[in-house]
Amino acid sequence: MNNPAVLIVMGSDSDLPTMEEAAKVLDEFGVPYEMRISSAHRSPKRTAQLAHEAAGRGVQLVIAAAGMAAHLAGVVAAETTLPVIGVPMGGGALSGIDALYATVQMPGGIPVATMAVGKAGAKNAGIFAVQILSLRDPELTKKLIAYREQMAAEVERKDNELQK
Ligand code: RP5
Repeated sequence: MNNPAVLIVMGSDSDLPTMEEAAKVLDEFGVPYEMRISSAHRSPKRTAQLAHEAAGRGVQLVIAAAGMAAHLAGVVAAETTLPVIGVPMGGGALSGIDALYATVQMPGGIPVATMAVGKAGAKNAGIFAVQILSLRDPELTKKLIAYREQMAAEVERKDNELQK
C-alpha cells in the first residue's frame, strides 16, 4: 500500500484472523490501510523503525494488536506521536486478561486507546479509526451516520423476526 492512512500492526500472524475484523471495517469505509506483522519482543528494532517512520509515510493513526505480554501498542506509542489504538488479543492461558492489562496500563505521558479483547475490539478499532479520520472528512461522518442507522435497523429487523 502506497499511501495508507492507517497502519495495522500485529505481533504475530496468529493475530491475523482477529485483526481482519478491523480491516473489514476500513474496507467498508474506503479507508486505505496497511497490515504488518512486527513483534515488540521478537523483532524490536523493526517494530521501532516501523512506528518511527509511520508519520513520514502519511499514516495518520496506528492500530496495534498483540496477545500475552502485549507490549506492542505501548512500544509503538513510544516511537510516534500519532494516536495509537491498542487491541488486546484473546486466547492463551489467561484468555486475554494479560494482554488487556499490558495494553491498557500505560504510564502517564504515552497513551494507548485500548479496545475490548478480541474480535469486538478489532472491529471497534476500525470504527474508532474512522471516527478519528472523520474529524477532517465530512464524507466519513456521513458514512458513520449511515452505519449507525443500518445497525439500528438491523436490531429492529431481528426483533420483528422474533415477534412473528
Ligand atoms: C504475541 O504473542 C502475539 O501478538 C500473539 O498474540 C501471541 C502469540 O504469538 P504466536 O506464538 O502465536 O506467534 O506476541
